[in-house]
Amino acid sequence: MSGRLVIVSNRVAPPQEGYSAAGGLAVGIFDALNKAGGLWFGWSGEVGAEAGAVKLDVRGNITYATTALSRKDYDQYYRGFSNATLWPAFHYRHDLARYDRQEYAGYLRVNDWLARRLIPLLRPNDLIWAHDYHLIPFAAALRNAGSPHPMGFFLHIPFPATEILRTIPPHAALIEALCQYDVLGFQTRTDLQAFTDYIGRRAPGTVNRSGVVHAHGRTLKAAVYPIGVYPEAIAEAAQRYAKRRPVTSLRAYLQHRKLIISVDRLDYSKGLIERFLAFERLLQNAPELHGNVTFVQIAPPTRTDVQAYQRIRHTLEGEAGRINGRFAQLNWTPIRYLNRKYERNVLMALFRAAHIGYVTPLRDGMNLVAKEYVAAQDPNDPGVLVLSQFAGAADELTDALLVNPFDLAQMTDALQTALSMPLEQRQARYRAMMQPLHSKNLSVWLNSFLQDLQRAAALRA
Ligand code: GDG
Repeated sequence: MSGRLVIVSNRVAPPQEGYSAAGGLAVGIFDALNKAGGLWFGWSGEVGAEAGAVKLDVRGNITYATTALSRKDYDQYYRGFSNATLWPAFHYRHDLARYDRQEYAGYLRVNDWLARRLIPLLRPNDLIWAHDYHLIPFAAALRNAGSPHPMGFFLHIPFPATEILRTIPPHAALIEALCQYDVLGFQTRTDLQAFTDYIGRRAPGTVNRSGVVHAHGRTLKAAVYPIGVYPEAIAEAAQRYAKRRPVTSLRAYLQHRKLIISVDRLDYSKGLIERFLAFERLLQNAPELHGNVTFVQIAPPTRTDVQAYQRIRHTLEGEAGRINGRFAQLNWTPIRYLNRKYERNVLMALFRAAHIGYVTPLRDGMNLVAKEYVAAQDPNDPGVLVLSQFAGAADELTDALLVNPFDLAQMTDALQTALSMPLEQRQARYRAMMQPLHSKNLSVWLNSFLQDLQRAAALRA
């Protein structure tokens, strides 16, 4: 790659956490930076007094440049506009979104502030790649601060339909700022289509068939780059960790029982309540399953200081308790609900041990868990993926049992079908799903985005 890669993301994965603890995205970014050499810039995760100084940490080929946020910046930029306005609205939950002018001002201010901190670290040939909804105005901020660099942006979450986007009061300014990037990446064609509609109807501007956008006096490229995983590494980790402690003790408990597994950040977009209720219906409809199936939901809490997250946690605790109280036996707990994190490789081994991957978000940019679940399976005896049609991953994993998470009866039917699916059908579905996992793996995502960013750089030169 010509030019150094500079990744900008809200959170920088701390180098000491190492490769194996990181989530799929962090692993991918780490790989790209490690190969080509580069800089990773963003928030350190710390809030408080020392906000302001940029800390540099050089590890091998990667320089980590991080900064703390002041309490006010954290409240307005992160907890406020990013996670209480943009996140819910972009996930079609504008009923949960609030808008506060001061928080929006804080969001813009922090983007400016971060941009000014990055400027002294930049070299003339750098390529800048910003990630996700926290950084929509970051290119505009960098350009105002004098940066002539090519800049790309990847949106990890869905891009909402125009009428939903319009519920965010500064939608026009946000989209104008987005057009300051040179390359815009979306997870699915639906997201790109929503962006195209907005540009055509509201910007005003045009997006042609090759994704060339003319809007706000700028020419840029918008395209679909579905994020992937490294399926071989996942399969290998799933096998290697099968004999480790939490996996073996779960297997010992299961014995003949079938395992349904879900792993999500504890977030209202992930459809956990609907999923619990569909599982309850399964137990209600099929008494022969009592004692014979266990549903493990791993849900590490996130954004615990945002009110909507406190509410969903409370509701889920109530539902898990109620359903278990209704069906449990002395030697069987139907739902094992765990509000904690596990090591990544342990998760992959748990996926392999599970008969069903139960992945039913109400809305999701991609959903890497769906891909990880499939990649972790034993090809000779694979489990079945029950997948929401509203996860970006459903575009590629068409051989999953696709469900509408708002239709509880359909989800219950899918669980029942999955539990009794014959081996040949499971194998055929597994093989079909592995094809896109290989052909659109994480390096394809990285390389195709970076190639387009380099083309944009050549055009700017
Ligand atoms: C955003 C978009 C898009 C989960 N629990 C633990 C753990 N995880 C890992 C999973 C997976 C990752 O975190 C979660 O990725 P998802 O894609 O499922 O969801 P988001 O966090 O919402 O991510 C999403 C993604 O960005 C990438 O573009 O797919 O749509 O919302 O890798 O395995 N990892 C460890 N312990 C846990 O307990 N180590």
